[in-house]
Amino acid sequence: MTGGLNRRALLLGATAAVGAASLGGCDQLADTPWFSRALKAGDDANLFVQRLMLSKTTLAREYAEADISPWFKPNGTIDPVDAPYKALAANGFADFRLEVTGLVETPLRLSLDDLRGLPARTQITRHDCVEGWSCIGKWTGAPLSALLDRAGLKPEARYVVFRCADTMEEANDGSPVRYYESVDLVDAVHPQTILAYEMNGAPLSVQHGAPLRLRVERQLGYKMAKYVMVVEVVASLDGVGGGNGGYWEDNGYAWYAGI
Ligand SMILES: Nc1nc2c(c(=O)[nH]1)N[C@H]1C(S)=C(S)[C@@H](COP(=O)(O)O)O[C@H]1N2
Ligand SMILES: [Mo]
Repeated sequence: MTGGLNRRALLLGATAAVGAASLGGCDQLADTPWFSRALKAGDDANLFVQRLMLSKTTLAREYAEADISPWFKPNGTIDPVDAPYKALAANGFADFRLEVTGLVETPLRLSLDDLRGLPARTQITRHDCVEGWSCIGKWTGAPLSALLDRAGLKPEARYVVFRCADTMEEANDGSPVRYYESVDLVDAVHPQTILAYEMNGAPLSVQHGAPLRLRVERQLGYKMAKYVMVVEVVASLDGVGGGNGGYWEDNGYAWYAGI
């Protein structure tokens, strides 16, 4: 691989404006037109540079047990108030079923035992939040590619959308807007893209996204959807939320949050 410095310099060039503008944190939004244009320009440049320089399967750095952060900052939703989620949690997620749906040949409904029965992957990686903090954690889960293989993608499939249990805000009609995220198929089938049910060797806690959360290790923290209930395969992101592919993306963040 090219030297880290060179790559970093390129990425910094492409994303300096975005980085500076987003240091304020996940909940600080700038929705002025110039800002979202700058974000989108940075987004495209970042995606372009990364896809140019990294092969489809380049791995994010993995760390040693000794590097695991003694405390991993919980962020965003840490205790969903949603009644359906609370009911699942009260029962230790025994009734949880992950739905795999959309442009698949065979829709799936998988319990946690089903998920644990799939070949598992464990990885120790660094989580970088757009707010400017990082933590290293160990994640175990089912590779998303294994689920997609089982379900079978239809030819029109282009993106994988994650629908979560936690409400972020109310829509104008009073209905809940729950967290959502998406990745393209390159990231969906990447070996480090997993639906994690364990963190640091223990079942995932509620604050970190129990019972199941996404790890997509080459991108920033807000891509790592917690409380994932539905995996939906789509042809386009147009019909997803406001059309930008994620809750924070619809509030001005870049869809491709490469690091
Ligand atoms: N469902 C859901 N997923 C989410 C969020 C959220 O609020 N709701 N916050 C995101 C952000 S901004 C970050 S940094 C990480 C935080 O994960 P952690 O709580 O395990 O640190 O989750 C991401 N995934
Ligand atoms: Mo974040």
